[in-house]
Amino acid sequence: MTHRVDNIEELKPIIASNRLPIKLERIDGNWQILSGTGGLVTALAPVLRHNDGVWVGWPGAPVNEELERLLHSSAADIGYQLKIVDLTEKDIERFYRGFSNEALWPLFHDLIDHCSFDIKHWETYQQVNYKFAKAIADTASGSNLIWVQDYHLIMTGYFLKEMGFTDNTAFFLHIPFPPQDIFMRLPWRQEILEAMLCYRLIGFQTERDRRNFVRCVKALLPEAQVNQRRKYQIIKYNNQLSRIGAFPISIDYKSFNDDARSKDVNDAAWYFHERFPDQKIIVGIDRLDYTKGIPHRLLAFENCLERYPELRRKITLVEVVVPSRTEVPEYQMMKKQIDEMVGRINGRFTEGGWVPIHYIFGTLDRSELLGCYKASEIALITPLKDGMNLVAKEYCASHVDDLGVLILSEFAGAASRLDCGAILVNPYNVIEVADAIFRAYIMDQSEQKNRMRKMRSEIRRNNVFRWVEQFVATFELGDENGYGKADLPVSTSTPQQ
Ligand code: GDG
Repeated sequence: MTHRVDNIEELKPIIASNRLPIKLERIDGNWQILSGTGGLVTALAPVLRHNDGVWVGWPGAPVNEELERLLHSSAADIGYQLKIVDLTEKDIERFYRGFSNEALWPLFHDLIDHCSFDIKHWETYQQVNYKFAKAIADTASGSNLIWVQDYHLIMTGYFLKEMGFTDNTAFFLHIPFPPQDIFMRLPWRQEILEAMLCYRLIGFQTERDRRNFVRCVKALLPEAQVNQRRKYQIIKYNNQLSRIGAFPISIDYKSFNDDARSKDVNDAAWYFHERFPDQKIIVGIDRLDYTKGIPHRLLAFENCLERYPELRRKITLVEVVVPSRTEVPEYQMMKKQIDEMVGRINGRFTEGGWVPIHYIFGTLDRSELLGCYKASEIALITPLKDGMNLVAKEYCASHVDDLGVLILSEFAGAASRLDCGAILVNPYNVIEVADAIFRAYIMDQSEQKNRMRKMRSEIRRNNVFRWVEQFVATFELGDENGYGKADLPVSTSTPQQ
């Protein structure tokens, strides 16, 4: 079913996320604003630009007058307003590094061994979420669509509800929602679930995540009433109705498809091919993170070279690792582990000028990124778990010749839609991934085209703009679907103007 949302302008969206969609850099002592990278920015920036919206978030540096002025004046260039939430060092340590990234991030990716639960972090998480709610309330009226993003800001819904915003709040979780037996470990599991149910619409990446959430609600909040509709559920809890749906996020397909034909991208792709003559290039691109399964992937590549010696000198793995959270000791150790593995595998197999792994620890500019996608005959995307994984979709969108093979982890949200053409693998199974590399290497062009066309057509149809349309259309569904203002409890306080 195609949803058309003609009045998203009237909803004047307010997006809130932990980080504003910008990158700040000090150049010659002055702040410069650069546009940010990452899945969230890639997905939402075009939406606000087209709909005159406001983005609320932390700018990534201590706020002072100079920065405030610069952010204010950059609105025209960026195409929408930025509203700053100022965070202290303690906030960043306990809310961001602590609760968000040492408790929720690993827990929600099922990696319980990486979790650390600390009451001080939890307290600061709530205080910072209150700050966000306050900043939103200062900007919003009852008619804005307040759309809160991701795991850093789950409690913001709870505080917004306390401030009187009951029927215009929505939440989207970009990371997975874990199964019940994993979620149950969280000391503040009840509070987190109750806060999520303060939002009128709660969006997950996949049906799997939505099912996990509903099971947790049933187990931990037995008084919640869960009603099944055709495509979503409605939960009534604590005098509030919430609609729960799966909305797989996507990319701006057209921009990748168009840019992939540009001269800059073709030059960049040519450059990659020139560096690895007579090779099939396998690309892996990830942020430095233990969820991305980079060591497992390197072992699988090694296993492939070991068991399929005919591929030696014929394939090169271009592994791009984008620096992330580099101040955290666990991430520094991960980087060291990857460096050592690359060194060991290259030491073991390098021969006659051929080096099996070309390792880039850094960020590519957009033309290089698309050039790298385009030049690569195979993409090896094997996270241990991932909310969606936009790189998988970008790789396909950049393959304008319909060639290329996507090897994709079955635990990436992207697998729920790209199973039509990808080779799905269990990233923990080194031998299965190694076999998939071999299968991709020998795959003939007609099979590649058949698979790639299906994936490209899926991404073209279900692009990021449709994602927004579907999310907003579901937010707006009226009484005929058993949910509407008439069903909602009357708010006792007036939203702040
Ligand atoms: C979260 C969830 C979910 C990467 N390297 C370079 C570069 N990138 C860009 C890619 C892509 C983005 O970063 C990464 O997107 P992901 O989806 O892989 O992941 P997260 O940032 O972890 O985001 C994730 C996402 O939210 C959206 O909901 O899919 O599961 O964890 O867009 O292009 N961009 C440039 N150079 C690089 O080297 N320019």
